[in-house]
Amino acid sequence: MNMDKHQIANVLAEMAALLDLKGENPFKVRAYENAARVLDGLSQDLDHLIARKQLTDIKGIGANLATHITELHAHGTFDEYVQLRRSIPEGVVAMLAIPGLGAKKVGTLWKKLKITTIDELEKMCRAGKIAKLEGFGEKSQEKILKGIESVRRFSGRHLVSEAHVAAAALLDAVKKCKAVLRAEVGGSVRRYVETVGDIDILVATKNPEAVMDYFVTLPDVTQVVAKGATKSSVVLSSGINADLRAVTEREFPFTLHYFTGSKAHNVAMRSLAKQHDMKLNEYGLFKGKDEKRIPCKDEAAIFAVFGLDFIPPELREDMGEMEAAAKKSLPRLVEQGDLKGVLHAHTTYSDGRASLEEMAFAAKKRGFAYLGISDHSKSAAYAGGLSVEQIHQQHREIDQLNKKLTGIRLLKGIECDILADGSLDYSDDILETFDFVIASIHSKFTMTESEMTKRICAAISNPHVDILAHPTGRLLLTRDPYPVDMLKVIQCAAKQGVAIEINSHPQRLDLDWRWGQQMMALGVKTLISPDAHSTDGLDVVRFGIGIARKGWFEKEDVLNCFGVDNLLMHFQRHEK
Ligand code: DGT
Ligand code: CA
Ligand code: CA
Ligand code: ZN
Repeated sequence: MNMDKHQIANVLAEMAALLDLKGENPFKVRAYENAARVLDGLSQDLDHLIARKQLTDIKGIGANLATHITELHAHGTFDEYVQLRRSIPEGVVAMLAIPGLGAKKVGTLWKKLKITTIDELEKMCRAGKIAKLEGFGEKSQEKILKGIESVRRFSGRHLVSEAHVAAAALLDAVKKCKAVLRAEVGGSVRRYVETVGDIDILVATKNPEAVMDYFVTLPDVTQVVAKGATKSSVVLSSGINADLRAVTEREFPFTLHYFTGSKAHNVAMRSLAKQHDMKLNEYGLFKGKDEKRIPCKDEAAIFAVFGLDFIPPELREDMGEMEAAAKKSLPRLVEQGDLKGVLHAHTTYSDGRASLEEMAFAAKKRGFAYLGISDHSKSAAYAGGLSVEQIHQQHREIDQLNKKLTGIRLLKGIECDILADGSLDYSDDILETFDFVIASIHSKFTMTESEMTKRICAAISNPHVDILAHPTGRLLLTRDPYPVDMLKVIQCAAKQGVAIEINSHPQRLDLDWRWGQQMMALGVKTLISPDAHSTDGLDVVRFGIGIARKGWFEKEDVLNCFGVDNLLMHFQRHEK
């Protein structure tokens, strides 16, 4: 199996954690950590570097690591990794996923208390035995219990970004089966929900048996959970489950609609059918007492029977889409091609991995006309936040680059920390020097809902703040949002003319799309931001697009669909 640089980086990072867990030489641990980071942010083409044996030219990659990377690239594994994995029980490795429990502590639990599963760890916590262990204590024991609970709650779900890649590859493979006439992805993946339970594939065929035989023997399948005449379930190498259902061509549009869901949307559709004296299910649409079949060649035809416009899958959540489709007032959802530029990108000035110039080129290459730079502010010491002097220096460099570069314009911004009391990290005379100011929270997450809401509203009431970033601070499947009254924040943003970003990082996808309609009703704009920390980091906007569409956003509501002049005018007007 061929691995790309991010997959390789993941293995190297895991390697670092496993070595750390075993108590190996810290320099070796750090070397793997470093290499993982370097690969993640690599701007050169990895295939080329490997083909030309130039990996060791990269700072932080020695001969040994170069060999490992080359092997991972070609075979998806390497000896030392396999041996290391073998030397540690599965359950101990699984403990690494518990938030707040680092590799060293997992190592201690394993060696000192012989704990080899999460269940055992939970028992020991409940018996108060972890608190007594040196270096742990009551607080740490409580944190571990909370962590275990969250691992359990999140297990079995996957990020939509990962599910999308897996589903697209699976669909391609399924379509290659000769017996397959039509195939589509349905379920939460098609609806672009931020986390996904499993992948649903729907197939039209005359020969379901042949499709089932083909499906369960695909190379990416690691386990067959069930194989039936028209339905099978498997586990893919990514650990994601996939269901496949095979029906006739006549049934296919109904099956696709039904298994796209959501359940709530299906319930609404079925009750609409009832009002028309019809019955709608996964096999068809039937009229009257004698259940006369009403043929539909595709989903649009099904909606049309009820006088509805075609409802894009992202909107099928029973959140007003039926009414809008009946009134012909569905939104024209924003598309990737509508983006004129992006804001919210980090550089080597703070914790980004690429220089201003590299980021500018990368943005231009992706067809953007502008790139808004927003490094961290001075309180974000962990992320190399900028001193006032560094801000001046960056602004001079941006001015020079803008004179030199064609086809791309850099904008001067900052991601300014919101301090605990709701004040900002720089004085107003500094904030004034930026084209735009992003405010966000990176510290002091444990506050009550009303304190947190007050803190955010205070910050965005500063007239220099143009954008609120990742408004809930959540990390999908790892960290819950901090408690905050989003409705109040949106109302405050409306009053102040502040936009709320959709952070496109696959683990954030924060704004929650469920607030989209509310925001537009109050006239609050959004932005689809990459929060890029490397050149590749710009590509995640495609996930943000999915979420924006799910939130009903049209291009008029998305600030980075504006041309640069309109955008700057918008920010200037807002400041006044
Ligand atoms: P997931 O997999 O948990 O991320 O979410 P979905 O939406 O993909 O759910 P899944 O895979 O269980 O089922 C796919 C779709 O099939 C679901 O969105 C709606 C439809 N469906 C499944 N079970 C039912 C049901 O009991 N009633 C109705 N009305 N629809 C159902
Ligand atoms: Ca599903
Ligand atoms: Ca399913
Ligand atoms: Zn950021």
